[in-house]
Amino acid sequence: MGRHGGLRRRAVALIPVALILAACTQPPATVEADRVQGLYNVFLVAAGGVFAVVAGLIGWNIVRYRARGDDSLPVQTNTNLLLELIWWALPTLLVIGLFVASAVVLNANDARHPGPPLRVKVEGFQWQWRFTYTDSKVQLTGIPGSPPQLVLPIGSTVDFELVSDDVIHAFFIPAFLVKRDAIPGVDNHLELTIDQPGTYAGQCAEFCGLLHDQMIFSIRAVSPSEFAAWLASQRSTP
Ligand SMILES: [Cu+2]
Repeated sequence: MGRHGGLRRRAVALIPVALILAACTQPPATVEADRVQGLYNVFLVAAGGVFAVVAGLIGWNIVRYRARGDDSLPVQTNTNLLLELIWWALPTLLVIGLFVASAVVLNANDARHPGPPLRVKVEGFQWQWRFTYTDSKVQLTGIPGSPPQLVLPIGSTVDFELVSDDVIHAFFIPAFLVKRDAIPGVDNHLELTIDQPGTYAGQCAEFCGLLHDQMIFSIRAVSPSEFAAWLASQRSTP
């Protein structure tokens, strides 16, 4: 096999890891998703560090203190104040740090912008979605088998008002790294700023009955001028 064979084997072994990581997250398409992706990366690095330290210490102990033919026990000790302080303090600081980073991202993403430029009412019902552009009254209603496509401008904040006509549904767009419930009687909001043009798949993410799987939709993010033209064309067609 030789040196190159070994390298190649190691590279091939990394392919499943890369595939799993790629499948977990799509490239983030909103300002808010960028923050969430940054948070994921912080957690990944922290988890990688913990894994390296734990696996390293276990491995070192296994090799260093392996049985060497005599049956005598190693030196028995109890209480090492310094070690105990370290393994109490490090995880505590790590958890506090991750908590603070999560709170900062959640607060930033949940902050309501004063006077958002575009409001869209998202109405979940068994079994599709109805989107209403609040200010222009343009309405898109999906039916099972014929999902609606919501057109939105990039670069401006969109305020989604999430409501439900019957049972709990969940508004989920994987590329936006966000999911929020539409609950009967509850006025839920979600604010997003899309920064990448493209078409993004969405779906209901709360099992809501027989045709739950038909509750799909898409979001097409376009430039502000394209959006204005699209909205005007929708307004002129009754
Ligand atoms: Cu649903």
